[in-house]
Amino acid sequence: MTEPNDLSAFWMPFTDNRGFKANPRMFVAAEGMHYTASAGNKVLDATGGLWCVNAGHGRTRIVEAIRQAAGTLDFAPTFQLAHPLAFEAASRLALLMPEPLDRIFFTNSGSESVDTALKIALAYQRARGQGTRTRLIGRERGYHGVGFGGISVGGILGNRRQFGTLLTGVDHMRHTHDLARNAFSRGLPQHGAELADDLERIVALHGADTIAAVIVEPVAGSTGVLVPPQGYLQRLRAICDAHDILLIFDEVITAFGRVGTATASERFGVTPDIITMAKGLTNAAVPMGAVAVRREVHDTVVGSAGPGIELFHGYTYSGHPLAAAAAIATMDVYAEEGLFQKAIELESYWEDAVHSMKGARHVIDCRNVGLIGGIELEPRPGSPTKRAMEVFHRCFDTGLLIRVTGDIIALSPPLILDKSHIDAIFGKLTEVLATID
Ligand code: PXG
Ligand code: PLP
Repeated sequence: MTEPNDLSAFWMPFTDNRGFKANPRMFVAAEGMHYTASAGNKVLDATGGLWCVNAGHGRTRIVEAIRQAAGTLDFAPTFQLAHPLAFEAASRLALLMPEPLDRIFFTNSGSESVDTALKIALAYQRARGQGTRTRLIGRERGYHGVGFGGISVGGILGNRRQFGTLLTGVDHMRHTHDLARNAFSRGLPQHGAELADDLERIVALHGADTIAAVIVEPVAGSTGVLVPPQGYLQRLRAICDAHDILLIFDEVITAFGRVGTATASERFGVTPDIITMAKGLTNAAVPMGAVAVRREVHDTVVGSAGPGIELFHGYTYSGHPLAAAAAIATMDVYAEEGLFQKAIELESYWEDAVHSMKGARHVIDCRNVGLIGGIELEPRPGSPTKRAMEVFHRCFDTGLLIRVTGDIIALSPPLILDKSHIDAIFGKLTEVLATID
């Protein structure tokens, strides 16, 4: 029998359901840099929710925009019809993208953005008479959401092995993590640009004329903060160009100021053909994702189609009025408060704070870029991930929200934070680490 306050009906995502339900931890409110837990205590948010609340919690401007949209036009289809907010949101977003990625497809999540980008890549190759290009190349340790496309190009074992054979025609480049050479790098690690050449191995194996696209996270987030080696992304771009392969940057985490610019593409000076986004697009207040596409890719798909629908793809909620309103208001907040610039200004203080963890108990690496921090712990012998999970729980109990993945602590605070919040985050973390075996 299910009761209203029973915890059993909600099958929680990416959760140890049995562990959680035996010892639930819940939030009931949020404002600015803090959550309020159900016991009434405040919890400092060092993860921006799940890498998504870039402008901080409970932003009045965003809340009001959503409220107004809901009261004016609750829903309108965008299949063969539309409403003005969707166009305005797309135009505004295009302005933030590197040129010439100014055609925008809306989705509801990062996972949907990834599937959309992969499908656009395949449709583009076919539209330009390169229909043999059907392979999709990802990278070990990549996270691209949980759709079948995303887990196929993704490179995280746990997210793949329960689900059969996945998409065919997918291959993976090597990941870039290299503690032996790069431990405790500040910003972009020095070694590893040559790992991009692994794409040449894949080209040599399959033939460039079978490869549609390569997808990577410019900074790998979910797997535990892997910052790209200096020159790596440039080299990947050059190899894609040499073989006429589309390059997709999955910027679900890195877009909207996380690395101090609108996109990681801008920060690193490498322009892909397609960018996937979600999370910070609406400050997570309403689910929304987007795919920014190079104009020529869009024009080829649209221009080569016969009369009628050009791309047989879309979601009921693509460009939903509440999400579009939230996106516009969120971009207003980013611009008016100069939050991307603020992230840049805080970056060196943040970097010093992240690296102050060097020498703390169990710490085997610290890494950073923008307002992202990764702190890797030595796994407890025989029981990997346990140590980090204990740190996570202990932090929560002392009023600090962090994220752990494997034995890595990942930090991505709202961009509105100030130095006192940074001091508080690393002060608490140091204290907690000292108490964990
Ligand atoms: N691509 C990337 C690069 C992501 O980081 C997705 C796609 C999927 O987005 P959706 O909206 O479908 O979840 C993501 C999401 C974590 C964590 O703890 C990371 C994500 C989601 C949840 C938790 O690192 N990234
Ligand atoms: N399943 C069924 C039976 C549907 O009718 C639809 C949409 O009409 C979908 C799935 C897809 O839903 P969405 O467009 O929200 O992704």
